[in-house]
Amino acid sequence: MKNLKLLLPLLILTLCSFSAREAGPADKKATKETVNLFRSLYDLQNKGVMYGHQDDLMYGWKWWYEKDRSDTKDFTGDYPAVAGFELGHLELGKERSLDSVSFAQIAEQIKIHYNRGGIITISWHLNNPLTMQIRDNQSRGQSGTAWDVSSGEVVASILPGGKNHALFNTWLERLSAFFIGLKDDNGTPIPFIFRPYHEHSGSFFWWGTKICTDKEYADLWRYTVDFLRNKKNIHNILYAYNTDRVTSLEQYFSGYPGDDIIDMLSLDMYDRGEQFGGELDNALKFVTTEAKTRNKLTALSETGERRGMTDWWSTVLLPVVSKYPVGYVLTWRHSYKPKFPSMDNFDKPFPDDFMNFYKSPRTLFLKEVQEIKVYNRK
Ligand code: BMA
Repeated sequence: MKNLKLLLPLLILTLCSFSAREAGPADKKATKETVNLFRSLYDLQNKGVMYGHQDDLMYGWKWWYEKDRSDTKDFTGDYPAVAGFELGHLELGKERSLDSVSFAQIAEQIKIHYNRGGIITISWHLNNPLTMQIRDNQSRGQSGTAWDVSSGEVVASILPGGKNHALFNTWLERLSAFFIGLKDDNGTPIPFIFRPYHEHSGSFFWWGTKICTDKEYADLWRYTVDFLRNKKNIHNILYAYNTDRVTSLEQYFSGYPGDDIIDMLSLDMYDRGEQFGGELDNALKFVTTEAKTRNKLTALSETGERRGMTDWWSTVLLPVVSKYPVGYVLTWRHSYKPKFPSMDNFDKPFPDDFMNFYKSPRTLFLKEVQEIKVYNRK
């Protein structure tokens, strides 16, 4: 009995380290570099929170596609650890995205960031495959775009048996072709985080919670992953499940496609008022706790200041994300005509307070991540 008492803590410790060692991609055929990336991200979550920036390598506050340029680097001297890219309109066979960014240049920058040892995440604001075929719909300005929520039939229409299923397959073919092209100079597929059908808990995209059923949403995810993973043999993707603001774990998981599909539990939440800090704290607490139980990665995959505060980074965002094992925090693109400018940054890409975030020992930018060699662990 006494021996058992002594052995029990040891047993628990062994089991814990066993489960930590076991953490890995949902894809059992994931490439070595992808497994390494997963495990590195898993470990990094306890070291600090990485900074990510959407389209950071493509354009910025006052420039468009300049060699090696980045707003984050211009301002802090270092690149973001996580570089975000967007593939909306790739499905249409276009050469440029919905934000006018060249897909060839996106592929180029993905390779460059990978070679630097940075992390890549990809989003996809794909058009509405049903309403884009109808000229006279109810959706006005959003007509046929990802934001067109005028029909509740769309998800069902692209699943097997639906009238747009064949069209959707051609979109997935184009997506696959782009993904298959992401290789380094040795022909090694470049691992990346893919976050399609994002912000499901909201109802502002055609895959949103009120636009389709939870079952249709989960089926859409499962069909997509099956297509890429099994039909196309693509094994260098970590899949990020994502919601907009949520207040409970139950709400977070409605529509969840399953642990065999998903690698990362991520959340998007923008600051739209004083309640933000508390709401974010609450959501990150249950998402990160659940991620630990399921051996999944975590991220605050979109956030941003929208109140005009000058000290938001250090007084609102940093204190909350520092409390939890959040893999990365990503802020959205610096478009030429920003929809949500903050008060003090008209002549600079970031407010001065961003430096406090950068200097915090809790935050990780590219140089700190480069040291770890996320794709080449022993
Ligand atoms: C949105 C906005 C849009 C953009 C889209 C995809 O949140 O920034 O202007 O087209 O992301 O990048």
